[in-house]
Amino acid sequence: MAVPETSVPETSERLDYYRRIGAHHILPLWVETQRFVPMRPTPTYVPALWRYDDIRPLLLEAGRLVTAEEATRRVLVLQNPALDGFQGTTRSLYACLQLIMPGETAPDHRHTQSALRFIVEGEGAYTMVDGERIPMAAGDFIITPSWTWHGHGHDGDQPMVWLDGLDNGLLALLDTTFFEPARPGGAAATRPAGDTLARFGSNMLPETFRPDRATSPLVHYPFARSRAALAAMAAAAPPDLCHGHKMRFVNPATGGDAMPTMGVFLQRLPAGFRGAPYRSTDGAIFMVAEGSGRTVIGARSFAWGPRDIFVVPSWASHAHEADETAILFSFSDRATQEKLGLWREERP
Ligand code: GTQ
Repeated sequence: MAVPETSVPETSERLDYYRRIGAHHILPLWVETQRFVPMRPTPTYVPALWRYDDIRPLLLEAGRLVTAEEATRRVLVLQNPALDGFQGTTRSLYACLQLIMPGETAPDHRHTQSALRFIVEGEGAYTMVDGERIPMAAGDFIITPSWTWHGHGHDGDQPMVWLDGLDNGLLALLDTTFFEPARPGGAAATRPAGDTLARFGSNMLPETFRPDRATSPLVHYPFARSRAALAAMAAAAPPDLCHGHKMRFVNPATGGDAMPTMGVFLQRLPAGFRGAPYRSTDGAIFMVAEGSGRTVIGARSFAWGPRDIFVVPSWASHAHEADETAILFSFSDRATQEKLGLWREERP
């Protein structure tokens, strides 16, 4: 990052002083005020796009190179091209693609990072969250809450791929990362299939339910339902100037974000949509569920099609355009920013 020029002129006496306090690990704020307190967000990561057609063969190659058992998680991290020496897709978030092959299991573990899954392709796999087998279908959004035991398995006959979103960078910044590997016999189902949807996904709550964690008790948001909701909205009202028809996944027990750190969204852009430029402080990771178009981020245009993944940095002006009707899944650290009273947006 370029360091802005100092507004306080250097003199030999001052330079000598800076050198001497530097020896005590002390810095003068007035020399690089702009770096300590910038005028606006200065993300160190950049806009980027990964084409699924490029990644898919590489992911399948990993399927031959390493087993899910060996790898624990057979995951490719989408590394932001500008984050040298720091692993992440944005500063706060990871976007990864995970592959599980027929008959494989990925062993149980838990970590303080929250994880989300957005299912990309295949059928017959499941993720075990807190003793419940959650079946995966393309377009489903599934939550692994912080510090919850989870593992994955696959009873189908085709490769199964999903997008993982994790708040790794945020937790690393706060030094709140804990990890625990599998416990013996830990992956057994203790609750029936469909339990989370039955209890929390029907616009009702069990009367005796008392929220006991910051994450939604509903951990499965099937695509069939969210897609139908967007289609009905689109039939009923015109799209938002910037977002088309955009919905946020919520915790049915609170009405707040489904996940405590990450905001998770699904939006529909009608065919021919030309979005107005928009920016907000939550850098976001998008995956295209359906359709094709482009997103103009600053001066660059990123063309996308089904299953492509792209990053819009914090406070970067961007506009979505759809050639055919498109559905975009996205996540960001908006839930964190709003809780802290920091989130800002700018729209026409
Ligand atoms: O599925 O538990 O992409 O632990 C990275 C770390 C997925 C997982 C990732 C993980 C997982």
